[in-house]
Amino acid sequence: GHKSLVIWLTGLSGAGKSTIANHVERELFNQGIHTYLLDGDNLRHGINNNLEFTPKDRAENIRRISEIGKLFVDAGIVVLVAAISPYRKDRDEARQRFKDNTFIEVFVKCSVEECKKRDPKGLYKRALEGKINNFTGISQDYEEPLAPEVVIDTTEKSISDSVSHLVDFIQKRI
Ligand code: GGZ
Repeated sequence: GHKSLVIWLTGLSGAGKSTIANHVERELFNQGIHTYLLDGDNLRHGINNNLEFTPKDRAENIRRISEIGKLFVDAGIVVLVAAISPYRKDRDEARQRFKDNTFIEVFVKCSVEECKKRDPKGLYKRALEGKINNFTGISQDYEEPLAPEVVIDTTEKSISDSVSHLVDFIQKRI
């Protein structure tokens, strides 16, 4: 058996949260570790499909994701969360739902400039044209974590280096 944890990836759209979380999940699966991935973007098509991107709705999104995460942690699973979660207050409230040392905040760091260049879904372009309101990094704030357990700078590190760094960290904690 292993300890359960929540690995909470926060960062801008396009920073690499979902990509890293998916690779980490595959790696942990190969090692026989039970995981579940809660991806903000996916959950917004189902349980969170009544939420928009106002600060109030983001707070509710984060509240629900963390409560769901708690259920999985109670079931003994390593939970990976990939959600922009731009506000410190919301992340801190999420952290408070978990026992000490079981909430691992991972700042997936990437500048707005770099995310604009990557723009895999063309969302930054649309936000800059004024076609998407409340877009994180353009027309809404992203509050960087002040004391994350892990920082992964995806402008400096390759995906595979980022993934092995995080997998090593998780292995030491479970
Ligand atoms: C930020 C937005 C927005 C706005 C749509 N602001 O990178 P993606 O495209 O694939 O994933 C992003 C997703 C953000 O959902 P989260 O649940 O992670 O956000 S939060 O934690 O802040 O509640 C992005 C897309 O939705 N998207 N409009 N206005 N991202």
